[in-house]
Amino acid sequence: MTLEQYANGAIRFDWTNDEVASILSSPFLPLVHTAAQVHAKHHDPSKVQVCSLLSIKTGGCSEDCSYCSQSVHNETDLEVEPLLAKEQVVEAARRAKAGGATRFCMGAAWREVRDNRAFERVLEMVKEVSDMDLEVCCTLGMVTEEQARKLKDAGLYAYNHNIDTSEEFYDSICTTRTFQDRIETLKNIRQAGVTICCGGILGLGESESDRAGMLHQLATLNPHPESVPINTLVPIEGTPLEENAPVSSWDFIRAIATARILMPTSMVRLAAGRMSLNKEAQALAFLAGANSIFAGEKLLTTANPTLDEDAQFFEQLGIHPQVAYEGTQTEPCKKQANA
Ligand code: SAM
Ligand code: DTB
Ligand code: SF4
Repeated sequence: MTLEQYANGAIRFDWTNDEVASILSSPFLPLVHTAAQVHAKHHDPSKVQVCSLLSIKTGGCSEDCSYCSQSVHNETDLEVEPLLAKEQVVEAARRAKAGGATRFCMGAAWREVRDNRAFERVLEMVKEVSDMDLEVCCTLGMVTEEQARKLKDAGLYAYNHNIDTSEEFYDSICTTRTFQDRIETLKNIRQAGVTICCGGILGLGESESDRAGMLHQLATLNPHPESVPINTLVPIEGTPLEENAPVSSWDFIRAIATARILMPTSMVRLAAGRMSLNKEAQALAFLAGANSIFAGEKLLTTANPTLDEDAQFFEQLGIHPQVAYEGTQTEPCKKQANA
């Protein structure tokens, strides 16, 4: 079996674990080359989606995710901040849009959404931001189908909920929920007709086979997640993973290329960890099929390249920011309603 057989960019949901492991471990340049071919079949390689991220409720989370600055189980020096006012969020979205972002993602350090005033406020935020013609995404922890429907009715385009790692390794990184809980939420989001943003993290101490397992899980979801963020661990002082060995750029690019081959039409996002990747490695990641980034100097609680730095970088590479909804598989509910 050679990589060539995958270059046609066929969309499949029946990938085997062995196939995924073999793609992930194939020689570097043929892997990047195949991924680039798949990428060009389904996307314009000169376009990259620019997403902006805002933490709307920071810290104090009851989950024990071992990588996270926001868990009450970790002794980090993060300042806890209650849910922002709607006006603060709308203002941040306005700035993100002016800076060239077409997707705006709001993150809350919640275990799950509860049916309370805070959720009502988030629904109002979603409504206002979607009226600004930005793709709105939320990441608020676990949701029921009914809550996902309310978000959809408010104009939500995407919901981010990562599986983070393989099913086998999951309970080594989080014990306060199960891998199956994540899958349940993903089903609820899908049922409500909201697009799915789901990916994972490299550098948690997982094995090569866990990385393949995670990518296999994502690629056998039917339909594939419309958006797949690949994060590398941003080590946070005070977390159990603070001393983890950094992920090599080679491994990161391999994961990107494999995600691109397995999920040809999805947006593959270079998510957390860009601060520790040099520009050459990021350029290779774009070549290997990444077509989305988080832009702006902050992710949720950690640093990210600035808008100016990325604008210069885009120019250097000859790539351009994509306009909202372009290249995504599903037309947003709002656009359909207006059609
Ligand atoms: N509380 C919600 C949840 O867990 O789904 C939403 C916010 S959570 C911070 C979103 C995602 O960010 C996590 O699933 C994880 O993949 C990623 N993440 C969090 N901390 C990270 C870190 N230190 N390095 C890399 N990725 C991280
Ligand atoms: C995702 O996969 N990565 C983003 C977004 N989805 C919500 C979050 C990255 C967080 C990195 C650590 C921090 O800034 O706290
Ligand atoms: Fe809470 Fe999400 Fe951080 Fe886990 S990753 S501790 S659920 S904010």
